[in-house]
Amino acid sequence: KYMNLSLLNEAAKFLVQYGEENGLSKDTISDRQRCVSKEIKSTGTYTHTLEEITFGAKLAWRNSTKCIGRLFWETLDVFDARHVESPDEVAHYLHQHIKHATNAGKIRSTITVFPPLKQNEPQKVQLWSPQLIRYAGYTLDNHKVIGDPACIELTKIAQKMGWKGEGGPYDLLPVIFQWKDEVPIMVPITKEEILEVQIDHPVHQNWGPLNLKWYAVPIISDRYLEIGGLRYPAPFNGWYMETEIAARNFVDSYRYNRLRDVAEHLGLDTSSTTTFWRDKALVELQHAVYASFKQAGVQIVDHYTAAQQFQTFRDKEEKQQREVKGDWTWLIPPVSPALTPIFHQGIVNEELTPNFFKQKRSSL
Ligand code: HEM
Ligand code: NRG
Repeated sequence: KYMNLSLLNEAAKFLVQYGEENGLSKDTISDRQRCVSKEIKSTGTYTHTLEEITFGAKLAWRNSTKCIGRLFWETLDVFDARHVESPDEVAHYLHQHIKHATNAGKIRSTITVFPPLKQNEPQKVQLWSPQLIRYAGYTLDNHKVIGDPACIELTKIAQKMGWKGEGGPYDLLPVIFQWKDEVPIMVPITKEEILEVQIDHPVHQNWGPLNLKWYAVPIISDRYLEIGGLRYPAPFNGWYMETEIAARNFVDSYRYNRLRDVAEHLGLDTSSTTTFWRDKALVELQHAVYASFKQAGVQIVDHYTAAQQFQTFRDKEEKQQREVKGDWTWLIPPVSPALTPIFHQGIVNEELTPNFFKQKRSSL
């Protein structure tokens, strides 16, 4: 009964926010609240309208404290997959999400909403993959890793389920998800449906031998979308900021760890950190990733423009009397943070709902 009380509370709070921000009358709001209360009291849960989940998903984005891309929170395409009744239907929606979001490089911010969790019922859809598109990571006998070390565990699970990768650095992993309490299922992701960008440098060309490439669309799939006390598994995507790929995925020592290779390719003196070879190589890598995406016609934002857009978002929200919450440690870009205004400003770190929350199973 305690759970129901908090659900009633959360539902009521959301319906008020939904109503007020969408200009509904007090009467319309309280009618809807009464209707939802009745449904919760008789069934233990309630059903959002399509308008409510659409707006709720946008609010979840607007409230994402770690996201620098929130200026565009009102532009989010929502696929309603709450009615799926089989693993095949789930697979269909995953492929559709990839296709719609990719849009030949003109990336569309998209979210697909799967059935909500219900008390005393097995969860219909549980995505194990942290993103819909991921590269495999293989541990060799000499403890070296081929591919993405962040995906070693997911790769092992796929292999146990019978998946065989080619053993290369950019093998596309299948999406792994669980339907109800059945054994996990793999959805193969094919090269044909994935847009990728080969990285070259616009000035110091011939980066071919470095063999750097990345996929176009980051589709986060290990979060719940929480709206009005209900939790939906809901993969979502926007587009990349260049630092995510060029300062972290390629560079972190526990990821592809390629900074020294880049520096050597550029002919930098790597004999001492005080030649600043790492900083120099890092900047060229930002330039290469950004320019390669642009050249390929794939949407990407640089960290200066993104920081500027975030300022515009803050200004717009302030005009609406809403204080923007944020996690400073995530909002500052990992390259030249102090060259962006975000670095020099305080921001209150507080989680509002609707929002995206980590799943219990988040170790992948
Ligand atoms: C995090 C940029 C769209 C929700 C981030 C991060 C960046 C970013 C740079 C930090 C990631 C990291 O350091 O690993 C952008 C850009 C977008 C965009 C450029 C372009 C439209 C979206 C959308 C949503 C969203 C559409 C949800 C509807 C989030 C969330 C996080 C995040 C929840 C935190 C992720 C985590 O905890 O790992 N975003 N984002 N973003 N973004 Fe966005
Ligand atoms: N850093 C991760 C992706 C995290 C989310 N970033 C976004 N989200 N841009 C990576 O794969 O590098 N988004 O929804 O656009």
